[in-house]
Amino acid sequence: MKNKLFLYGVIAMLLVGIANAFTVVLDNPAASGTVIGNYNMNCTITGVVNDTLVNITYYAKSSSTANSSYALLATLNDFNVTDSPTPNASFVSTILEDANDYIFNVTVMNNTHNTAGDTSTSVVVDNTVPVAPSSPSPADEGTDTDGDVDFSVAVTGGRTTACTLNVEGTNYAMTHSGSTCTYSLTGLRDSSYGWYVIASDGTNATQSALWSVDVASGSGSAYSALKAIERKEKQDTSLITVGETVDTGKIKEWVKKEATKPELIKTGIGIAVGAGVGLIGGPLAFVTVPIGAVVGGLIGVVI
Ligand SMILES: [Ca+2]
Repeated sequence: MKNKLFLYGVIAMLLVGIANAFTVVLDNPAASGTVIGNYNMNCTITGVVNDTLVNITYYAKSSSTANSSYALLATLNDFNVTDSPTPNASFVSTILEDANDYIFNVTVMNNTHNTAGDTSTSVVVDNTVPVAPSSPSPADEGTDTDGDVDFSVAVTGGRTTACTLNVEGTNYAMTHSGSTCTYSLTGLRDSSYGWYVIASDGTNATQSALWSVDVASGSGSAYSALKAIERKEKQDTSLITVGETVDTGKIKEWVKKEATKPELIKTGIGIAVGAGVGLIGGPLAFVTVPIGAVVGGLIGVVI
């Protein structure tokens, strides 16, 4: 008898379980959908038999925003699925930071506290555009004395999910934390480098002003002038790029040859500076040639 009672009990529990088994599909937003403005979310609930009253809660989270945990968007309490099978719930998208990797979740609980849920991934929230990065460090036209440059800018954290540093045409993915983006380059040769930062929110990108930093560590202080002379030999007018090396053998030959000419002796500094500035043209050129460095570099090479 005891066994029979136990069996009935198990069957009864299973029946309750079956009766309470229901599923939910999140319809809006769908995966990779875009959420803008006053947005209407909804889902489809099926299999609710005895429990027509359910609670429906919508959430969203993005791992690339400042708040990466689920934010509550809307709740429908004691919703009658039988009377109104499509539960709509609206929210204003500006409560979320822009990003393109949102996970939207709907969780449904019936009146016996069984739950079911569904998620949509890669949802885009697009309210605004990022504010242009500002407060450059090193300061614009600043000088670095060891060849290791820590780049840093201020961004509006609530409107930025990523930053890209561009130094003389080469891009680097910066570290974004709160309202700051940072990146460090080491071992830069002496030269002047143009740089800017692009702030992104996953849907829009905003570029900063153009800044420059002079690297003058002293170890290769004639780098700009020597590079320009080398370019002249090659008839090469492209920009100096980060990490490029100088063919010092050719430079020595050129200086020895040219240094015998009277016009160079008269206006050696002028020619070298002219070569340095003249060959490095274009909108991104920030190369400047310190006169002292040119003289030191030429003397050093000749000797
Ligand atoms: Ca946006």
